[in-house]
Amino acid sequence: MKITLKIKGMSCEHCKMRVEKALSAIQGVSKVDVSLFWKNATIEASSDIPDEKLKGAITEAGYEVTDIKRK
Ligand SMILES: [Cu+2]
Repeated sequence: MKITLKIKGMSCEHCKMRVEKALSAIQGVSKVDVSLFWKNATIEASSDIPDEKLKGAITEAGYEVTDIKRK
């Protein structure tokens, strides 16, 4: 499934890399695509990942999730 996260606080390539790393480390995540322009991240996951887990990973990296969409 595809999950799109709106992320607050990313401003440069370094932020992008931190977010990519944090999301890639979550079990079940196979693909991570972070956009600095759109301030979001789209991930491909083998099964659903709870909001808490996604938010936790991003918070730990120093950013904030403001919205999560699944499809
Ligand atoms: Cu940065």
